Amino acid sequence: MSIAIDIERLMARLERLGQIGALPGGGVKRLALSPEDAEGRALVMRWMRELGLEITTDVIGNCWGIRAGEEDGPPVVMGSHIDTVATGGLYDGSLGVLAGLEVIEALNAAGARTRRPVAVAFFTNEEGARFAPDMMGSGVAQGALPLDEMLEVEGIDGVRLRDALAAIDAAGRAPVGALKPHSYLELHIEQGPVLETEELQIGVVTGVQGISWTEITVTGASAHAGTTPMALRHDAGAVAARISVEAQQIAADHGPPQVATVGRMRVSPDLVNVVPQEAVMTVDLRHTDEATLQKAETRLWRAAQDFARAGGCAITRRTLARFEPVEFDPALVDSVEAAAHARGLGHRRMPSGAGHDAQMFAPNCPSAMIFVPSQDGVSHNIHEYTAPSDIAGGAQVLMDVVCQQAELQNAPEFQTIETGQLP
Ligand code: HGY
Ligand code: MN
Ligand code: MN
Repeated sequence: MSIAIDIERLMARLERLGQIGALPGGGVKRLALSPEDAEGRALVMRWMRELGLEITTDVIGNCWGIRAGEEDGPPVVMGSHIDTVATGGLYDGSLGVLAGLEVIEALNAAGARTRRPVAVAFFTNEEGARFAPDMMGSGVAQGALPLDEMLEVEGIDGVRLRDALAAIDAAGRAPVGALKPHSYLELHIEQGPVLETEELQIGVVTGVQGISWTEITVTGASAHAGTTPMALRHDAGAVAARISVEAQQIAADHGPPQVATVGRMRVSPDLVNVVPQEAVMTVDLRHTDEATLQKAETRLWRAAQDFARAGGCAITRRTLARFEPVEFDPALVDSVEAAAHARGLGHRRMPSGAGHDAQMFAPNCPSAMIFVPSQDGVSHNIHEYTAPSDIAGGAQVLMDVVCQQAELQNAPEFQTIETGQLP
């Protein structure tokens, strides 16, 4: 037996949080540690207080609320993020945090007692869009990223992370490592096309693919676009363009799941009649296999150096993020699969193409994720959408696995929902 989640209550919270940073044409922009992020944090913390949770914030602004269990000890943690990219949607990250609040509210409403504490958390700067790398807050909290180095990271707007934290007063007193879960569960939208294509409701996530983010700077020489013969140019823009084409070629040659993205490319002086003297670009490479990801990185950098040499330009690179593939806890993954099956939800095992906070917990405690479908496989796009019926299924599976992990103690007052039924 388990407890029914209330999908209307969850959808109302998603809509309410989605009003913060809402974009005129739809979608959401709540970049990490922006004023919009601050407003979102304040709202979620208010909801945590209203649920009677014991709230803690750590030195990089990660925040979690704990519902007491019959016994003290490490909590079963449900987490994700509330920062978004600039073309964000209502669900990426927010769903995992607000579904965690819903699970706790449903436990409260049913007068449920669990042996272990249960917690809901949001982590600072999961997206890495303003401050690289991504999964920064959870990475620091779990010992994968050094706090001091992360505090000095300069954002794409020239602001240091430590100053952005201070600007919205987001840092707390709890030290790195203060959150030690018994287990970690994250509900998240798939952000890809697989579940919808196969008409399934639940992704039983087996792990996260490797991530490689590099910033490349090409330095040439500005020159007159009309008078300078092609052979005499040091065109940084042309070299960057060739690197971008090579990234696409690597993805084509390796085939799926290899992906390659040049998300940022800036040339200067960025004028119509001046040969670019500098080009700064980012390359995002990902693969489920570490050796193949390394091959892609090596091939890209070798080609980039060749293009720069041929173009009479200098070239440097800087790693923005580098995470090897991660496998989730087999037993917890089995529990997610069993819960989806028990609910009669179509499900399949699959790796995650996107990075998630869960991957930072995986080395330290049993961790797993639950995916729900993304309409048209779209995310990091203002048209991101997941149907309420799919959200309900995912949140109920989250509830069921949390009840199992936290060891529900009592039955009578339950708003019970038999397995095989859906909220
Ligand atoms: O880039 C990612 O995979 C995530 O959205 N941070
Ligand atoms: Mn996310
Ligand atoms: Mn994202």
